[in-house]
Amino acid sequence: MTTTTNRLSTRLAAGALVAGIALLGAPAYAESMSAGDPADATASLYDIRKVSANHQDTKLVVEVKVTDLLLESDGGPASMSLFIDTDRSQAGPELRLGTGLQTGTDYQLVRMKNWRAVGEPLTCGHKVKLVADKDTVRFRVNAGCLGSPDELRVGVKMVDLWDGSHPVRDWFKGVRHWTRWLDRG
Ligand SMILES: [Ca+2]
Ligand SMILES: [Ca+2]
Repeated sequence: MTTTTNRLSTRLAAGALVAGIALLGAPAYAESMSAGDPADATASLYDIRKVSANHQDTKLVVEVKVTDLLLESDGGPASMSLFIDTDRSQAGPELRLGTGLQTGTDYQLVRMKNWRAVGEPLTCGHKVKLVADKDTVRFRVNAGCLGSPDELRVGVKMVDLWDGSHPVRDWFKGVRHWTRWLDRG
């Protein structure tokens, strides 16, 4: 009897192991990209150096690395905008998640049409986190805000008004440049 029980346990354990392996082997439900950007806005510490985007089933996560994410500034404000294109048939982005780059500044998700914000700020799930020790700005937008598109692409722009008379602008890879389309997976 003991032997049978043991065999059963062994078979159950083996079954669980196989199930675990199958789970690990499942395709990741996300498509990612990551690309560098030149040090072409050296007048600003917030010069965009790298953009990584991950389009998951439940959310979009974008990380933007800058030269030096200084959270305190004795000059004018700096800001960053993440543009999200979810619809090929409509020109320009459908959403913009904008944020200040200093501690205590706010962020806001708005709908866009023809590169202009329309309507009130959205209250669906989204977040911006300033990760100073990694010089990284982390954007998250939940699928509910995106409308669960099969594919999307993103663009990033930084504006630094430290010296108000000489604003510094840096677009990832160039003005209104987009990443490639990223499938939801
Ligand atoms: Ca740059
Ligand atoms: Ca569009």
